[in-house]
Amino acid sequence: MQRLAFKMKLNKGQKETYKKRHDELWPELKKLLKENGVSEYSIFLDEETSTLFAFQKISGNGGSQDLSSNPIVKKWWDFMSDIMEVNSDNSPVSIPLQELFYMK
Ligand code: RM4
Repeated sequence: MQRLAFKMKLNKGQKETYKKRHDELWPELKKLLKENGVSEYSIFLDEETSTLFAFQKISGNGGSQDLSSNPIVKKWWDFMSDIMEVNSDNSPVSIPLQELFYMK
C-alpha cells in the first residue's frame, strides 16, 4: 500500500457546492476508483488559499488523477470544471505533493 497526495484549486466561494457534489459522488466513479486501487481518499480545503489537498492510499502505481482516459472520469471532470481551476481538457490542475513525514 502506498500513499500519495496532491493539491488542486477551488474557485472562491465554491466550498458548499464542492462538498455537496462529493457527498453525492457518482457510484460509478467510486466503483472505478476502488477497482483501480484507490482504497482511501480524502480531500481537505485550505479556505485561506482555496487550495484543495487530496490524500490517497493506493495499491497500484497510480491514483485518481492517472485515470484521465476513462470516460467516467472525463465526465466527472467536465461536471466539476465550473468550480475548479482546470486544464484545457477540463482535468483539474493537480500538483503532486512530497511526503515528508509518515507515522503508522
Ligand atoms: C475531485 C477531482 C478529482 C476526483 C475527485 C473525486 O474534485 O475531480 O480528480 O478524483 O473529485
